[in-house]
Amino acid sequence: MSVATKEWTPALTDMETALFDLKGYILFPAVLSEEEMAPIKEQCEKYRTDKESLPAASQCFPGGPASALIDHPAIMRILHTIIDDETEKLRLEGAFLSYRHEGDNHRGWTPHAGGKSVNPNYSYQYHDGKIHSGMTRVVWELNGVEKGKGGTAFIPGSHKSNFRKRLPLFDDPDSGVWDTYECPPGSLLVFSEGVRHTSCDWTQKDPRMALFFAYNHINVRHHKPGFTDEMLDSLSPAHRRFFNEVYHPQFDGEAWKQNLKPKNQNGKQS
Ligand SMILES: O=C(O)CCC(=O)C(=O)O
Repeated sequence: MSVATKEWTPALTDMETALFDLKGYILFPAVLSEEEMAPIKEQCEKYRTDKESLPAASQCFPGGPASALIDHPAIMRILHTIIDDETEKLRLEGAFLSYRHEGDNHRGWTPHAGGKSVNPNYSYQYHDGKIHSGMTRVVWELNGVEKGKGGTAFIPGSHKSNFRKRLPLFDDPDSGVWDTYECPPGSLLVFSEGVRHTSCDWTQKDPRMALFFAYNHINVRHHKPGFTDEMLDSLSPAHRRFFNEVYHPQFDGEAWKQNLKPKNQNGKQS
């Protein structure tokens, strides 16, 4: 089931919240217009075919045109509902382009995660009327995806499964518990890293062009920092605040109070 809307409320609606909690993932079709996507798709094509021709900031995602996605209103309302309602407590800790042609079985069927976990990175908790999700994958599908032809597959609800160690019993793609999606270009897929999921062989004629962003709570980090200074320095202050170190920027003292740039993920103060 997907949710069709373009009127972005500041937080997820009750129904969207319940749906994400139930399944561990949610799809919003056709969020981006062709106009919004055009420069980002051009960046992705060049990144793949002639990366060096791009400005330094665009050679590292989510820099360049893709930076418009960092705090897109369609994603902020989700992050505020499931990670933290304060933007300063959100971090974008990883980003990559998944570009796959028909027949690409690069990672193929590799189910991972799932089940209740106390590891803060994969944690998915509900407490006092609120979701507290750890690492959260945001996938911008820039091309359309046909059902069962390579989009990410999930075991719905497995982020809350009590039988973590028994989930692999369902790993056969024909076990009957796997679900996937179809969507038009510009769709937004969001999932808790805690839900059991897998990449799939890409069997669709059109290539997959998807930008994967990993968001997390400011207090934890799963990925090794991999962003370039050129990319980080190119961002607007509003985008730059998603790349703070693993502490709350209030500990930057005067810099925080004066709204100066705190240290970036590479430890550089600019
Ligand atoms: O490639 C995909 O569709 C899924 C990628 C994945 O498994 C992940 O982001 O953890």
